[in-house]
Amino acid sequence: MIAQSPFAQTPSKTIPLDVERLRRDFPILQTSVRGKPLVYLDNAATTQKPRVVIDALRRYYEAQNANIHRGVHYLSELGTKLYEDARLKAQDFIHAADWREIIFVRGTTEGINLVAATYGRSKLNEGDEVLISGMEHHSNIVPWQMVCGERKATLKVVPLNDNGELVLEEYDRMLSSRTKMVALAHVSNALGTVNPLKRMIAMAHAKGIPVLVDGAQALPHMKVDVQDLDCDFYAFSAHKMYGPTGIGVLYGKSALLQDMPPYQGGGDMIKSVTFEKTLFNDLPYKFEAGTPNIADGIAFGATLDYVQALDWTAVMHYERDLLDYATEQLSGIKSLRLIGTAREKAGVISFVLGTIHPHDIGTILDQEGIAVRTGHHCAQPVMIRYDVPATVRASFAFYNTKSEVDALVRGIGKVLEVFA
Ligand code: 7TS
Repeated sequence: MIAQSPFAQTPSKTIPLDVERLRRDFPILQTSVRGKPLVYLDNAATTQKPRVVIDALRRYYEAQNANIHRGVHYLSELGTKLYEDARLKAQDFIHAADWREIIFVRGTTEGINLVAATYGRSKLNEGDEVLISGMEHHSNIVPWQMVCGERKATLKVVPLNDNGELVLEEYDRMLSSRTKMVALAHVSNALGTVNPLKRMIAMAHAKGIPVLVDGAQALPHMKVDVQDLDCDFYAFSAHKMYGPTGIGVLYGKSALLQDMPPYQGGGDMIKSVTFEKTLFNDLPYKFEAGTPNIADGIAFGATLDYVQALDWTAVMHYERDLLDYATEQLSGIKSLRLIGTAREKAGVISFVLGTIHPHDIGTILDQEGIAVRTGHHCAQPVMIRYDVPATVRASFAFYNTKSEVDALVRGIGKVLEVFA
């Protein structure tokens, strides 16, 4: 089977990314930790924020704060406009067909829980199946496990090969008349694998099965077009794509969203309420109960302006080159084993170093000002699949550089000295 590359469309020549200029947009990248210049390689956990985003947050609380959607006064109308503009920018960024298909949520986790709790709970029956993959983050496992338990449905898992790629022949075989939902990561946070989603979505649709995509680790690294993918749901978090915490998007095709019961009840999600009966609001507000995360939503609007202005062809080329460089450098270290060697990867290198515990490696790297993540990365089944208790994970953003990779390699050299 042909794995499609997210880079397939990109021409080989592009204007190089001016990384030094871009780095100056991020105040924290100019700081030091433990007396060393910060080398931030924990971008899969959360990215750093450009000044325009920090400024938008500050401006909101200093000059724009009011509750939205219900006031007739100046500040409420201004906040409503800024918040709703952010929704239009998100629609534009992922190329959704309709603004009403953009549901604001807390992040990827809440987006997936929303679909599991509404679509899942109303559609799943005894004997039905939900198909996920062996590389999912816990947030694309547990919500399905919960609803399957409640509805007596079965959770099925597409296996991984030794490189960290999904076995598509198995996937094809597992799609059956019992499958009521497929839920897949676009990019794995623990392995870096980019899944051939367009093809996998077409395979599910050929059998009439809807597909939810966990896009948390994709949007920081590539331009995503939900109409081109033809996914039914796509969830992502602003904080992993240079935006604030506490806000994200659930995209859903409007026909599906219309048909789903609400998630939470409360203000804003209603048209009218009596003690006998409540009429629910139209999309997207039917799924947005209560005072929303106004400040972060507005700052997300500033984030989307920032990322929309990037040259994404250049970003993707730069990041691929950086990942190739890091892979090459780390592969040169004896006793280092890469976990996740898929042909198509983005943003993430996971590894183990002999029998040295990843937490010890992380602690020594921290002394050098290098931030990496160690542990199971909320993907414990991935650790079990590759028979490791944990990994060290370096995860990249477009503002990282080859000299930071060199610092990481030197840091690993220190680790090896300590444990020699
Ligand atoms: N899905 C994937 C693939 C993720 O990597 C994460 C967070 C989530 C979902 C959940 O996103 P949230 O914004 O709702 O928390 N991943 C990580 C990580 O790799 N390290 O810290 C958080």
